[in-house]
Amino acid sequence: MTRVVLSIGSNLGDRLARLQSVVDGLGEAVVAVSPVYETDPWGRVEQAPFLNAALIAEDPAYDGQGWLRRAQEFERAAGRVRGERWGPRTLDVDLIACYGDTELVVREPNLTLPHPLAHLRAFVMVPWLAIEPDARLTVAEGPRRVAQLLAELEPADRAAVRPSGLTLELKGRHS
Ligand code: PH2
Ligand code: MG
Ligand code: MG
Repeated sequence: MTRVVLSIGSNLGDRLARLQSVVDGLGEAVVAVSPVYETDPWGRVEQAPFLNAALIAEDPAYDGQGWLRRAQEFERAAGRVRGERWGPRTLDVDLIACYGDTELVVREPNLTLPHPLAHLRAFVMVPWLAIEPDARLTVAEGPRRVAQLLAELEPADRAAVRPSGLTLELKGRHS
């Protein structure tokens, strides 16, 4: 069984529908879905605001590379065109952390786990904490609480992530 934390984002077109396409595509594998946040662009500021959310999914059939392929399929299906780094995108699906019996550490040319920038990005940590308040992330110094990593960001970085009032739907689930 592997469990993955995904960060999903969109700032082009029907942003909410793009995020929903990932939840729908993962179907029964989805364990938790965060609220949707409106976020100021991080890294390259002269672009439209994003919608961001976090998901936790489980599937015994996938390792890190398997989840990455799945993520890229969702991006392709959303018409994602690979442009500039950190530029506008219809859909971005990033692997943040992946767990088998323990947290997977991956250093491969196309995949680094845990995500090397997650601890700097409020748009990743705020949604993740909403579904896993006790989340931990391994950074250079070792495992840290995500809540603590978030608290160490500049207040302006945290203020760039705001509840949108929008939600993603887990269709066909009994609650
Ligand atoms: N994704 C990026 C770069 N900047 N900023 C926000 N707010 N949300 C994102 O998802 C995002 C970003 C690169 O993937
Ligand atoms: Mg990204
Ligand atoms: Mg990406």
